Amino acid sequence: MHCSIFVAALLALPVIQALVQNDGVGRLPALGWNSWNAYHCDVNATKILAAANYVVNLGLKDAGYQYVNIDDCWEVQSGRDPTTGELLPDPTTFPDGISGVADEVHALGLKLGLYGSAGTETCAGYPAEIGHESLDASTFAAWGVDYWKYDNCNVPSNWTDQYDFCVPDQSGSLPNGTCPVTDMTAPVGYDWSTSNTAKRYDIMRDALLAQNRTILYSLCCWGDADVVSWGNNTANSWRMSGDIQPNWASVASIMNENSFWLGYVDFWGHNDADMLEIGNGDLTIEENRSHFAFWAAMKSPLIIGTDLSVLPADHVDILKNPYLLAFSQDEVFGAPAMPYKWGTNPDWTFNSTNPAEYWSGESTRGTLVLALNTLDEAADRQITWSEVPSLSAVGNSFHVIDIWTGEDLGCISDGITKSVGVHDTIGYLVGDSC
Ligand SMILES: *[C@@H]1O[C@H](CO)[C@@H](O)[C@H](O)[C@H]1NC(C)=O
Ligand SMILES: *[C@@H]1O[C@H](CO)[C@@H](O)[C@H](O)[C@H]1NC(C)=O
Ligand SMILES: *[C@@H]1O[C@H](CO)[C@@H](O)[C@H](O)[C@H]1NC(C)=O
Ligand SMILES: *[C@@H]1O[C@H](CO)[C@@H](O)[C@H](O)[C@H]1NC(C)=O
Ligand SMILES: *[C@@H]1O[C@H](CO)[C@@H](O)[C@H](O)[C@H]1NC(C)=O
Ligand SMILES: *[C@@H]1O[C@H](CO)[C@@H](O)[C@H](O)[C@H]1NC(C)=O
Ligand SMILES: *[C@@H]1O[C@H](CO)[C@H](O)[C@H](O)[C@H]1NC(C)=O
Repeated sequence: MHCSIFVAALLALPVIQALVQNDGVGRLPALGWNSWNAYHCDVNATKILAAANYVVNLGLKDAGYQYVNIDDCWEVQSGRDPTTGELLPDPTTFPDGISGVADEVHALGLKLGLYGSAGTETCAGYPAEIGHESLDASTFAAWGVDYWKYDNCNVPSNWTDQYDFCVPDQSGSLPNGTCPVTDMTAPVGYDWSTSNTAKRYDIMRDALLAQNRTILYSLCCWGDADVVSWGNNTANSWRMSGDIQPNWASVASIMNENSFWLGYVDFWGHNDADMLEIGNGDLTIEENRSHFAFWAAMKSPLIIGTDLSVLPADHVDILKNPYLLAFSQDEVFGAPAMPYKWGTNPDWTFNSTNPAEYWSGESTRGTLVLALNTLDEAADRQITWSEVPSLSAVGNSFHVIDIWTGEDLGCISDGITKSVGVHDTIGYLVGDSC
């Protein structure tokens, strides 16, 4: 078990191949829809194509959403084709196979995503990729797949990592991602890009890159194995936390965790804060709005996860917010917005219920400034230009647009103070000085 670091390093010899694709795929956070949060395992071609049509008809495609992703449970569960060894789409739920769905999705001007796991079975227990990476990648390319989400379930015992890594939002872990010290604790300075987890994901990267088809690589190892430190050499995006749930506690907890890891985000590689829950569970409209604002500001992939046929218009409008989408998709500024002040808690406090409240980030159209109320009662939030890093040296009066209403607020001096509802966010695009 505890083979020496020397041996582990020899086995690794990583070939560094950043996922820079010729046609720009993966340079910006992916925008799309995925079946899981809406349908879980109860998925079929009809639902996927209905979602694709809603992406077009609700104007989401025009707003930039591109991918329509099939999550778990699309396969024949009992096994692979006995002759070819290939994975088999379920003939009942996907009667025209994955390629049939891909053709129809492509005909709408959209792209198709598919799902598997770097283990023996997917999370729902369907055949998965480990040991079959090359064959499966060529199958996906032949089917016309454009996006590959690669989960982390059912890892064989001989692929377990040598050391423990604790994701900070899991019980028992420390805020810096280390576990309480045991004999499974990694030595100081351990290079997690040599871990078995990294190797499992690198094998699939190489298999995807070997195909004559551009396939965006969405790595999903739940923040394990310090993925933020090596993800950019392996994939276009990497999940930095456990699964999101449709409630505010989960949204706030992921935001808090990611707020400490945003230095790993830039063009070509993005921390994935997990799929959007807008439209699901018991989020209030304010919470739906804050969830979207911060996922866009953190430059997470924005993957809608709800039944679009019943999504209320005010939620569709949140998903189409032009200011936030422009920030997410900025061609010139790759870095995300980051906290400049924590607010309720002292700066740099790691706190899952009350994350940083004051954030800013630069973009082509100006500085995006957000202020969140993490409290369970309405409270004033005071944005002061002199505290915002990209504004403080420039001046004290700026041209401001409200990102929720689109209202041009004109020239504003000093800053903005406003009462903010429970878990709501105020947001401004702060432009030229005036
Ligand atoms: C998919 O499920 C829906 C709802 O249950 C059903 O109406 C439709 O016929 C199903 N389509 C396929 C291809 O199984
Ligand atoms: C685990 O076992 C499989 C099958 O024997 C082998 O191909 C793979 O290389 C092993 N993994 C590691 C990390 O040794
Ligand atoms: C993580 O934090 C704990 C307690 O706050 C500390 O004892 C430990 O040294 C830290 N580990 C690293 C790698 O910084
Ligand atoms: C790769 O795909 C392109 C476009 O489909 C095709 O024109 C080209 O011949 C293919 N190249 C190889 C080596 O198969
Ligand atoms: C990720 O890799 C790309 C491509 O090499 C690079 O442009 C980008 O700056 C890297 N991201 C970070 C945070 O270093
Ligand atoms: C998180 O911050 C809130 C507000 O300051 C505080 O009441 C709570 O005790 C903190 N939680 C933890 C676990 O420290
Ligand atoms: C936010 O998301 C979902 C869905 O509609 C919730 O159930 C909640 O109702 C939404 N917020 C609203 C409408 O306030």
